[in-house]
Amino acid sequence: MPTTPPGSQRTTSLPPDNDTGPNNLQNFPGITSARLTTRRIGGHRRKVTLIKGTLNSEADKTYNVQFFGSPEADNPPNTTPTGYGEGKTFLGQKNVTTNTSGDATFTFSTRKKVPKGQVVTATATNLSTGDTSEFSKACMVPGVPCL
Ligand SMILES: [Ca+2]
Ligand SMILES: [Ca+2]
Repeated sequence: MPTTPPGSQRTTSLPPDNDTGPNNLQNFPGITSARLTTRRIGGHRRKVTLIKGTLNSEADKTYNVQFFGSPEADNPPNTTPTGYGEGKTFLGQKNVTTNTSGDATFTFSTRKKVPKGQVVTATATNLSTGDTSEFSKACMVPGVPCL
């Protein structure tokens, strides 16, 4: 079992997501990579931030995954950096649907740039219940792979 800081519910972000508690202990997503690249948008090549990740939660449900950029991961004073969070700048969102095993993968790109050395995080919200997860582990740009 991973060690858990006081007050954290991170060990409850494990499959299957049938645990209950505040927000039904909604699992947070895992970000597997985050990098700057170019994409063809409307006939033009544009620089984008490309984020890939996974979510394990309840089976056959739709989740709204929100993405955030931050200068650094959560680093509260006088404690060990957690490596999770934060969510300083909202980058965008997308809905993902889990399969019968509760798994989903996602790819998200945005023209909002997250500079090299900064981090991206994500949250997941169960659209059926409105339960929102804690912030995911932070993934530094360019981080391939992060998990
Ligand atoms: Ca959970
Ligand atoms: Ca749960």
